[in-house]
This record gives sequence, structure tokens and C-alpha cells, in this order.
Amino acid sequence: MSLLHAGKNLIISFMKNTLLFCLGFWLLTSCSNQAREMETEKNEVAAQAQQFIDRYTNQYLPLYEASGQAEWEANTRIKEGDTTNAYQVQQANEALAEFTGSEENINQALSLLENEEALEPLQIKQLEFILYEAADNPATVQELVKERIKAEAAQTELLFGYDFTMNGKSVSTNEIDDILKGTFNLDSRLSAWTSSKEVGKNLREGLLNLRKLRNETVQALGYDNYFAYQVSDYGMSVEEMLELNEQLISDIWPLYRELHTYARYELAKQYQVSEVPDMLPAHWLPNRWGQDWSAMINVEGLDLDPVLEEKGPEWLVQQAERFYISLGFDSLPATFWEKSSLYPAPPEADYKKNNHASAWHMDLQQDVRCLMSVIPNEEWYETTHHELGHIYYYLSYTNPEVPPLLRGGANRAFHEAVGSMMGLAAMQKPFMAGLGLVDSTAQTDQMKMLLKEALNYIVFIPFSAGVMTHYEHDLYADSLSEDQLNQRWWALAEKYQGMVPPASRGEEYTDAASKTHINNDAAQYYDYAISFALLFQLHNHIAENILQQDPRATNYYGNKEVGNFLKKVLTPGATQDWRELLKETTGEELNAKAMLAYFEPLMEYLQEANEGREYTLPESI
Ligand code: X8Z
Ligand code: ZN
Repeated sequence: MSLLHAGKNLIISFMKNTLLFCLGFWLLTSCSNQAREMETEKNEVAAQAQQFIDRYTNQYLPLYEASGQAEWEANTRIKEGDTTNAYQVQQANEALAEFTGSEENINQALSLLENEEALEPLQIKQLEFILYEAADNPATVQELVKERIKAEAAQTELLFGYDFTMNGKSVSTNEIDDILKGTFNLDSRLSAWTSSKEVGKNLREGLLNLRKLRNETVQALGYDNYFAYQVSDYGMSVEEMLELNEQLISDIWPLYRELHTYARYELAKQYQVSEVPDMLPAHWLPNRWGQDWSAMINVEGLDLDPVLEEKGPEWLVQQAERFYISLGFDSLPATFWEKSSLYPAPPEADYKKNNHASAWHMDLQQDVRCLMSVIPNEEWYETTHHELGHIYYYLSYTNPEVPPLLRGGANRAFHEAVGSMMGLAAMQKPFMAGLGLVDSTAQTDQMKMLLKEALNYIVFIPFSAGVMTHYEHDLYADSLSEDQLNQRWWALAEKYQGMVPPASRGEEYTDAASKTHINNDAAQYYDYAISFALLFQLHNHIAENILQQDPRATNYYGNKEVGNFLKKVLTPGATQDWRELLKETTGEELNAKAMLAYFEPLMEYLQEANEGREYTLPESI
């Protein structure tokens, strides 16, 4: 090969290589230009989304707070004939609704979500939140929304402004509850129970109106009905939600059937009724709705009522706070104590207050409050722990990692589970002994204690997952006929709870409406059923993996590791998918196994106690 030839070849190969290189370079730069352009476009979309979210948040926060303030007044100071509260609530809620349901907000959120792949997961969640809020108040049906807001305020006032009476004298719901928990005299019980249901009559019309208004507002944004709207918050269909609730009921049914049989026979004995009824008469049970029968049992050596009576109501709330602090949570902000409404309105007060416990996150920052009517008894001891669970959840997800729009529970059931779990823990013997509430050396009947707990936690499931969930489903999603409002309530109570009214209750009554949530927390009572399964999963994890204690006899007090675990559950708020969070923290999916395992020893005990007794509930449901 000549030099020239070789040189030529070299030149050609050089040129070829250069060409290839250039082509490659061109391709590469043009690709990376394209990628850069795409990236820029993506960043722009994300920046636009962030701008919109920030603007929305800034406008949302003061409106949300104003609505909370007005609602707070309306629930803590109910004065007959005074229309100021209703007016303020209406004004504030209309302003909030006008903003959250505005077409501009809806369109912006929808159009940003069209480019979902360009958005951060937290941005998607916030935009979804904006749309969820909008569906409750769409501007396209503004008149309807206004009407609903007015009807809701009126219903609250009717429910909590109601003057319960017995023998012509006013009584508080705490007094009615005391009779149902403590009196053996069936006439007094009947009178207290009957009195507690009178309020429903006044609420029928409002409830029917609210059903219509609630359904029509969410239908304007494409939901089938209000029940479907509320369920969608879990990322589930109505069918899936009903199935989950049905599963919970069938899981606990064999135990419930034993408890039902036990209660029929034991209560008949207690009331000296010779013929044991097939179904439990509602006024025999120690709760207005038959949702918690635990007061039937007094465990010697573990009776909290007399101890609490001595301590006084303030102690109950302070003690619940101490428990949370002992786990490593901060003390409550001073404003909690200044602004909460913790105790019953004095009898001479010229106002009434909402007597059902609740916890409020007023500004999505540090203004947290409880509305309670605490008296020093076991039920309120548990409730204070429940409510402070909400409060500590609020405070935990109020952190820079959680944008204000995602300051909510992983789902609503998580929010309910936390404090209920703390309530369960605060009633276990080692915990109470540690606090000096009971004598640690006293011999106590642990099986009886377990029975008492089952009469709370297990008994609640047929009521929550069965009666309440089906009733609200039928009301909102199944056009329950106006002339069957009471009949359906009692048909469900008989089927799921095995409970009947003391005497036939016609359609002149609306007994379902005597339950707070039916009026002002509509179509979400399954939250509580799910929360009970969840709380046992969390509790079981704490007992077995952190404390290495028997789940039925734990003492979390002062354990920072338990606190850290809880913080891991609470701190992300709604930034994380609830299924993921549950899996990550407990390694499990939602199920009732932990709850069943907890009560497992009771089955044999009850079967023995019920030997020879007639069972009147079917074997399966
Ligand atoms: O409503 C409540 C709480 C307030 S979120 C006191 N609970 C349900 C009820 O009372 O019906 C707690 C468990 C069930
Ligand atoms: Zn709650």
C-alpha cells in the first residue's frame, strides 16, 4: 500500500469518522436539546401548578379559619331565638364555598391535572384535594350550596339546642346516659331512653331536605350521590366500602353472637325479667343507640368511676395530655386551654352547647381546640384520650413538610384510630396501676376485663359497619322512601345488632336522627368501624414489636419508642397513601385479625357461660 494511498484512506476514514462523530454529536445535542426543552416545559407546568396551589392556599386559609370560628361559636353557644350565630355561619361558609367551588379553581385544577406526569406527587394530591373540596360546593349550583349551608346550620341548632326532658324537667344527655348506665329500674330506663329519642321528631324534615341538597350538590361534579362522594375519599368505590364493612361484621360475628346471647340472659337476670327476650330491647342497654355495652360490667378492683369522681373533670383532660407528653409529644399550646370548651354548660347558663365531643383544627396551624362536656366518669376518660388523639394528629402534621392543604389524616379512619387506641391503652390494668388509679396488687378478673372491652369494641362493629353504614347508604344512595325512615332504622338495628325498640316506633319518630353524625357528619360513620380494626393493628404492633408485652396488658406510659412509632404514623398527614403508610408502619394491609386475636380467649369463656342458652341470632350474617 503506497503512502499516498494510505494517506488517502486515512483521510477518508478520518472524514468518515468525523462525519459520524458530527452526526452523533448533532443527534445527541438535538436529543438533549429536546430533553431540555421537555424538562423546561415540565418545570414550567410544575411551577404553574405550584403558583396556583400557593395562591389557592393563601386565599383558602383565612376563609377556612373564619368558617371554623363561626362554627365554633354556633356549637358552643346555642341561644334560642338568637339568629346571630346562624347568620355568621352562613356568611362564613358561603364565602368559603364560593371560593372552594369557584369555576376558576375547578378549571385550573382540572387543566393542571391533565399534565399529571409533569407534576410532583404532592402537587397532584393538593390539586385532588382542591377538586374534592370543590365537589362539595360547586359554583354551578351556588343557590343549592347556599340552601344547604343554611339547612346544615339550622339542623345543628335544632339538634343541640334541644331541651331533653324527663317527667317535665330538663335533663342533660350526660344525665340520660347516667341512668342508662346505672339504673336497674326498667321504668326509669324506659323513660330516659324515650326522652333521648324525642329530638328525632324535630329533625326529620331537615334530614330529608339535607339528603336532597347534599346529593344534588355533589352530583353537579359528577358523583352519584353524597355517600359515594364521602367514600371516594378512601380511593374506594361504594361497593368496595360496603364489602369491607360486611367483611368486618362477618369476621366478628361469631363473637358478637356470643355477646348478644350473654347480654340477653344477664340483663334479664339483672332486671328480674323471667322471660329472656329474643332480641335486646333498646332501653335495656347502657347506651342510647346500643353501640357500647361495656357499662354492663364492673370489674372489681378496676372500677374507675369512683376514682375519677374524686379527681374531678379537669384532671381527666390534663391526664390525657400527660400521657401523650410522656411518649415524647409536646405539651398542648396554651391557647388549647384558653379557647377550648371542655365541660358541660352550667345548668343556669342561658345557652346550650353541642354535647357531642369533637376536636377542631381552627387555622391548620397551632390553634387546636376541643369541644367536650367532660364529667369525671369512665366514658369521658376514654373520650378525652380519643379527642386528644385528633389534637396530637393535627399538631404532628402541622410541619413544614406537609402543605396546609394536606394537613389531614392519612384517611379519616386513621384520624379516629389514634385517640381510640390511646383510650384502649389507658384502660389496661398495668397502665392504670402505674398511674395509681387501681391497686396493682389487687387480684382482678382479667377475663371479665376482656369481656368489658369486647362489649365496647366488638359490639360497636354491627352498629357502625352495619346499621349506620347501611342506613346512610340507603338514605343517600338508594332513595330510602320518606315513609320508611324509621322503619328502615329499626329493621337494620334488628338485623345487625339484634336490638328492638321497647315498643313499636312509627314514622312519627325519626330515631336515626337522634344520632349526631346522621345530621352533621353525614355518610362517614364507617370511618369508626374501620378505625377500630386499624387501632388493634397499631396497638398489636406496639405491644408485640415495641413493648414486648401482652396486647391485653400493656403500659405505654413514658415509652419514647412508642411515641416515635406514633409520630411516624401521624407526621406525614395526608401526604402519603394510607395503604402504603399502614404497610410501612405495621407491615400489614387493613384487616381485623389483630382485633380477633385480642379477644380470642373470650370465645371459650362465653361459650361456656352461654351453655344451654338459646341463641337467637343466625350463625352467619
Ligand atoms: O363521635 C365520636 C367521637 C368524636 S369523633 C367522640 N365517636 C363515635 C360516636 O360517639 O358515635 C367515637 C367512637 C364512635
Ligand atoms: Zn373522633
